Amino acid sequence: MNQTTRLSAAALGELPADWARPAYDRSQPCGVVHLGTGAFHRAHQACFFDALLAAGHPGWMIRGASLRSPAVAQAMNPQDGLFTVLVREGGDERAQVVGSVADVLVAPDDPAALVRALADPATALVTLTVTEKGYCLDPATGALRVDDPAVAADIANLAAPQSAPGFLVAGLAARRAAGAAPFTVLSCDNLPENGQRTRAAVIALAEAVDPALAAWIAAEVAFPSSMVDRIVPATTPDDLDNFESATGWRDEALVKTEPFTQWVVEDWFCNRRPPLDTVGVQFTRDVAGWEKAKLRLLNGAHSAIAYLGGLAGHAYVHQAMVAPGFAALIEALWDEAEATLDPVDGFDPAAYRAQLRARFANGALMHRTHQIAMDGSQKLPQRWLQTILATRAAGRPVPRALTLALAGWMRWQAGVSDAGVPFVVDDPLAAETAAALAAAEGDRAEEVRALLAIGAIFGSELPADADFVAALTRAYISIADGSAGAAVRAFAGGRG
Ligand code: CS2
Repeated sequence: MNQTTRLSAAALGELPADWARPAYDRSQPCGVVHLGTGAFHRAHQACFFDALLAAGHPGWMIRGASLRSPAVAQAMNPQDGLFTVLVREGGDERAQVVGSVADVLVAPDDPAALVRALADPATALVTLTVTEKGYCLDPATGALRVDDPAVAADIANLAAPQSAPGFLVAGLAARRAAGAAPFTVLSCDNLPENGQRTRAAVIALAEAVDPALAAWIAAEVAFPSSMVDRIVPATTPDDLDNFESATGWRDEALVKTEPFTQWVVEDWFCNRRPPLDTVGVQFTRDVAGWEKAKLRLLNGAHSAIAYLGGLAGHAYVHQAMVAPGFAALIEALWDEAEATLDPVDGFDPAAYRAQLRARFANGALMHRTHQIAMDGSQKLPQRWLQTILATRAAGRPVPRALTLALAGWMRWQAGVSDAGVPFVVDDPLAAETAAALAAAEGDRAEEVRALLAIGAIFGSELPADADFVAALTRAYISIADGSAGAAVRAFAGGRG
């Protein structure tokens, strides 16, 4: 076997000549602390900052942090924070080694070290990709769940925080105590008005600890919203091994992604603003329209493909997209979602949809339906439910594609595919949905009713819409007593 080399700063000069790599000084200060240094962050934000540093804007290295597992730190720190981004489309592949992440802290091992990094006056910006559930919010209302064990622990002892809002409050408290300017808090997760939600969560937690601190945060700290977009399938052990055998390089933090990338950021900063507009980021006063369009069109379609496609046995997004009926279903879902969007400067829905069709067809990504299906309870409100509510509020009929998708999510909670293959329902509310199904004792209409009664997901308005509940129940029965594959085919056949 040929000798392989682990990626590291010392080895940068030996990389293949056609791989992009950092040529800037990587020992310059970190202006950013990032919470949640997962694959999405590495393929998205870290690439924008890499371009910024390469363009000669100093002081914007990123100090990463993991709030849970040490795995990412163990992969990245021995590589001096370096990692490869493989950009794939069709048969094309391009490799880029990204240098913008200095190192990764493991918060549970040493929470005080992360608080010190947050308190460091060089830190002007704190960014987050902690996934929807990492904000500890009630999905339906967006309010901080003070009963969440990590939040409750943070309120009791802010000296060793556990939750993302807890770390932000502890970091801001340290800045205030030192008389230092606060940092900007920039959420990069797929939540609607993610800046406002983060702000509300941080202020609510601060209020429970120290009302004067909460007032200072409310007055001084900027929480811009942002829309982030790049499809980043989870890296598999096979990806690492294939990369190693093809290139001779071992990279434990490798990420694979598509050529497309987009970041729209609300122009609201309370400390130094990185000049990201020079490297393709859009700064705008109004990001809400962009967020809504992306969540309802891209993510809404993704989740429909995940549940209905996953139940029908399609392992990957690009496979589901060519299965009978799926393309028609997704077009119908997009019609329903598009009708609820606000006009946004520079946003053309037809062009956006055409681009999504091509992105979803990218077979080189191998994007697993089960990956997207994770944490549905945290995703449904912004991806589907708000669209359904807006449609009904406008006096239009029950949106059929979204209703079928929701029926697919309900069936998913049983943890068994059309073909009878069992799977694990990976969701923080999996115990609640399982209990709802069990209590219904096999009565399909009762199963729908019991799931809709989970207020943290559905609130109170949708379950009270009788026409919607009737349509949902019919769709659910067609899947549960038939199959998701047949229900999608029937939907497409009955259309137009
Ligand atoms: C996906 C997103 O897993 C999911 O829920 O819908 O991660 C999606 O790939 C990104 O938002 C694309 O920007």
